[in-house]
Amino acid sequence: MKDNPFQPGATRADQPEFTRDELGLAYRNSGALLELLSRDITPTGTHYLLIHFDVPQIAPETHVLDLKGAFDAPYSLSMAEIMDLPQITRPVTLECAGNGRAGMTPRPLSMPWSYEAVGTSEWTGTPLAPLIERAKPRASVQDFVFTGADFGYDKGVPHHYGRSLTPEELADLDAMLVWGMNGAPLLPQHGAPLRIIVPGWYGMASVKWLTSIEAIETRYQGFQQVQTYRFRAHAEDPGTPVNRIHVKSLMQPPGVPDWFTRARWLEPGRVTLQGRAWSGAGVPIAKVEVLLDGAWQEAELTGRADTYAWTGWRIDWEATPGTHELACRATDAKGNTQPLEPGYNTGGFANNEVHRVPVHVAGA
Ligand SMILES: Nc1nc2c(c(=O)[nH]1)N[C@H]1C(S)=C(S)[C@@H](COP(=O)(O)O)O[C@H]1N2
Ligand SMILES: [Mo]
Repeated sequence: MKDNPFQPGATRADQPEFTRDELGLAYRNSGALLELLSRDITPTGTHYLLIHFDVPQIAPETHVLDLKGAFDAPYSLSMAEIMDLPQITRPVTLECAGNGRAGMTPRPLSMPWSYEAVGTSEWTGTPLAPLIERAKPRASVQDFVFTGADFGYDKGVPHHYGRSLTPEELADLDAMLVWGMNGAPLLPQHGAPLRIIVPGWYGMASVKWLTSIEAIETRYQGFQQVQTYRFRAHAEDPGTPVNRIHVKSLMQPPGVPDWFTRARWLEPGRVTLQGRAWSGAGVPIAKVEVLLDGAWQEAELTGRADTYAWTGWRIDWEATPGTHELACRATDAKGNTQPLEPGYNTGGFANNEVHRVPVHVAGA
């Protein structure tokens, strides 16, 4: 590394200013380290976090899951009973619906994610649908409500974090009741002792610190169901619900970083670029293209661990001296592809614009 493009005290031009409240949320809700995209499974300590209120501290010895409401055979389970249920382990890619929010203009004020609110874990638990069947839901049931132990305020509205799935959604999705992550018990910040995982949907559906499953004969009107996670063009727009993950890809940034700006530095010559790509609802990735010297080139797909896990990709590049902007763009088997520019909605959801990575190659 002879020449050095990184001047002491350099900052990037045209940066948005973030409020202290956004910065405070960013301290709590950390994101993935993009260099670890080389791994199929995200190391637990680097899996992103999204915690709306405070982490509730729940003693597993006394924790009980209640199945209540419009069931003919409601019942409760202790953690010991839950962990005796038929056990499955599945790698599932989880992404926060707010991932990419900071790229929208104007920037919606909330957790200011750039690219890093995504990760893949091996989740251990039991299929959710048979547990709910066992409680015999009445034919009139319209929603199953999953409620967390965490409680707080959002926009002046006090509530427990809660989300629902309709009977049709439950039948359609491979939702799991989960107590383990990457071979260990769930950590407090990831929902200990019990959460659900709704594969293929954005993370908001995967309720942590689960205390009850209630069958109701109306549609659920919980704050996190009807107020927050909707695609709205403007404040008065009733909008449409956010559910399935949109197709997306990320690149493991090549070379070495400048500490402060994270800009990349590498030697000229052949470099293998790699990353991950995923889409929602189990739809596989059909192709990943990488922008190299102004042209989109198709990368090699290196496979995925399971239906709901991301796919690896890789491509070689002859890096020539100078400054370049690399980018990656995935297309799924249904023909959905990533936009070159961000869209906009008031909540800042599902920004799946292409990942751009500026690099400096030595010798210019
Ligand atoms: N009870 C509860 N469940 C929750 C949340 C929460 O704040 N409370 N956050 C949701 C959101 S928005 C996301 S993206 C995922 C994040 O899961 P993780 O922190 O384990 O990555 O949890 C979801 N489940
Ligand atoms: Mo989220």
